[in-house]
Amino acid sequence: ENGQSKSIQIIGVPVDLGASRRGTDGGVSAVRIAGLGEKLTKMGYTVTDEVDVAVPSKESRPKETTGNMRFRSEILQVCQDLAVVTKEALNKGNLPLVIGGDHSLAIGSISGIADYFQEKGGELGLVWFDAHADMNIPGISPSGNIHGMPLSHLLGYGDKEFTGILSANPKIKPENVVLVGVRDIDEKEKELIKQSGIKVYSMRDIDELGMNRVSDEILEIVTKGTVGFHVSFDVDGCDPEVMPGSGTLVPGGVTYREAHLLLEKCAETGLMTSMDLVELNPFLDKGNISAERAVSLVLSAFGQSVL
Ligand code: B3U
Ligand code: MN
Ligand code: MN
Repeated sequence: ENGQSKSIQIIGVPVDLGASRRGTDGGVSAVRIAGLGEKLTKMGYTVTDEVDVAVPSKESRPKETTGNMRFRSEILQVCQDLAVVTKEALNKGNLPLVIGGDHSLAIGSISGIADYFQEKGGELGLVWFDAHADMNIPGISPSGNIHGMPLSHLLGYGDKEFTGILSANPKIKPENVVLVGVRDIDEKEKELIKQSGIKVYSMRDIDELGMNRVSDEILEIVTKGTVGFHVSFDVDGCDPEVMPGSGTLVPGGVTYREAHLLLEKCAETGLMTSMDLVELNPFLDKGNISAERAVSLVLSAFGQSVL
């Protein structure tokens, strides 16, 4: 048992415009088919009416194969809409559980959540679980893919319309953020990470310290001086053997057991305000195994334990 809201709103955001590969839009269905809502209900949660944010398909839009920020206007609209939806969920006493979709959506989901708490004078902590740092900005990003840019924008770097969703100020302070599972960072991204001062737990740190200690340190950071924390869970933080169904696999990732432990410990704090589950691509999956495992991980974040 923990102090989290007992009412959850599942929010589907079928976006793949932020990635090179098609298919993360299908992640929303894959997770629903794996039984997310029913399983949370069985755990005793109230799952309120699910909502989806509308996203245009790539084929319905003019081609954008190059550029600093591919599909900028479409993704900006999605993020602006999503921010309103996550903020509204909190206003109604529901815990937002956002299912993607590629990681570009986190600019929207977290802007809405952070803005809700900022209006009350509170700061939001953030656990960013990912193989990548997602700290690119337009001009330094080698791909122009917005799913490689959400964390930087939440910290206030980059495109002013994305950093300015709902309010002009940065949504997250660097001292309240932790990146974990990282093992693939671009050269210029490294400089921005150092400049920002955010705490990073790489795979080496997990190997040396163990996930138990890393989890404790992470939770200490994201709960200190905050109202609670959001978990932005990119499935590619896990090892490709665990999560084959994702578009930018990087070997040497977090094991299934380590990921469960981190999320169980998140649940134990009772301070998780909200969560994103992103980057599932069912068209690259083996059956629906990645979505099934991802649902099991989400249940851990919501307090499921063996006994
Ligand atoms: N850092 C690279 C690769 C990448 C980031 N996020 C994902 N891939 N999934 C980029 O394109 O920004
Ligand atoms: Mn990511
Ligand atoms: Mn990633």
